[in-house]
Amino acid sequence: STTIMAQQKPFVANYDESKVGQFTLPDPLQIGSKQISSQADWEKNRATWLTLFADHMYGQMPKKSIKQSNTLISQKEILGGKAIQSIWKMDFAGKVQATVVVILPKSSKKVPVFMGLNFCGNQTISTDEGIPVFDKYVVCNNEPKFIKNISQAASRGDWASRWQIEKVIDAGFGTITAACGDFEEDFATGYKNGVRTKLASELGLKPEAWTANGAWAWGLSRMLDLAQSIKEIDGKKVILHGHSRLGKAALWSGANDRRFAAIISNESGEGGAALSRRIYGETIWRITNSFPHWFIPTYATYADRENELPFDQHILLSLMAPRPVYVASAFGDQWSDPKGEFLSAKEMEKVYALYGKKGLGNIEMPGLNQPVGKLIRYHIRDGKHDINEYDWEQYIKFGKEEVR
Ligand code: GTR
Repeated sequence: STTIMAQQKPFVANYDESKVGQFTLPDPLQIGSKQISSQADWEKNRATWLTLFADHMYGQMPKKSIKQSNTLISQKEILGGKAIQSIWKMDFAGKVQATVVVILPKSSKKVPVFMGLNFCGNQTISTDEGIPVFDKYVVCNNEPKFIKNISQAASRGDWASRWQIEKVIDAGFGTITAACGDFEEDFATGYKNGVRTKLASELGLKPEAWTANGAWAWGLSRMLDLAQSIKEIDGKKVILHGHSRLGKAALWSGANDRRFAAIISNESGEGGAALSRRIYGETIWRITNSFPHWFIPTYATYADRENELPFDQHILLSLMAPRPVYVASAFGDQWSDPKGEFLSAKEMEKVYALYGKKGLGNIEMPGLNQPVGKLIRYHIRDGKHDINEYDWEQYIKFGKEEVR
């Protein structure tokens, strides 16, 4: 659009600590004129923070519930009989459908699960031919696996490394995923074909009142509804995770929906776990110009005046309290500001202390591949922007220790 064109200027990311700038972070315990000093106080007032995030950044979340029906489409044994893979179709008011893959280890007890959205279709998580190839727009475009942003059968298993299904199953966890594009396709006008538009009257929200992040966060909550209806799953042990842009959505979802047992942010960066006040790597200016549909227009007005934001991302993380949270960075992903993610995680402890829980304390930014913390954990691994086997090994350990 012309407004965005008029704003174009060359963007040079800062990677120099001495140029990050000075800032004071808002205190999560200072809500308006009220100083929060107890758990009960925080519980009573935390919604004020959610409202600020909605009004200045991620947009509103629907307050109305909708008619959702879940249909089991197919079911089979996989991994040599170790697990059962089910394909579910969720239908919303007969107007929107989303396909969900549910893979559970065979077990006599209800199992805990990891849940997250995928970027380029369910078929990318494994080569199993029982998973339908996604047919909407995806951000992947490398031929012949994806042609003009549409998934081809050749993309089966393309991102299996990001899901580590067998490792997860062997550890006794299930895994649940859906393509983010079933809720909103990831481009500026993708909302026209997604839940924001198609369910506007049912959800009582105009499409412009919320965002792609909101649509994905809402989708995750509906997937949680499905998970809680499946008797083999322990619905109180659903661990939410997300990588990068889908990590931003996972954080927004976890802050709004307290039924998620734990939240994992994998390199969610700017607009996710990283502090916006730190001018390092991606900035508000850059992200709101590249991805206008992820945030409401108000957020773009904070570009170059980050200090005026009524919150910063450590408060989004604090809204997860008292649940376990894992924030992970990668050294090769300076764009998402690993240090800004660490500092943000470190600031959570004030709110956790109200619940008698510990945060990162006096732990300093660790070296590579040295996870720190317990209920609140952090690591920075070597390697590029990705979610890989190392990350999953840590998340499984975290899930076993803090959730199961
Ligand atoms: C980048 C974007 C990041 C992150 C990333 C991703 O282009 O600048 O904020 O979301 O995409 O999702 O991989």
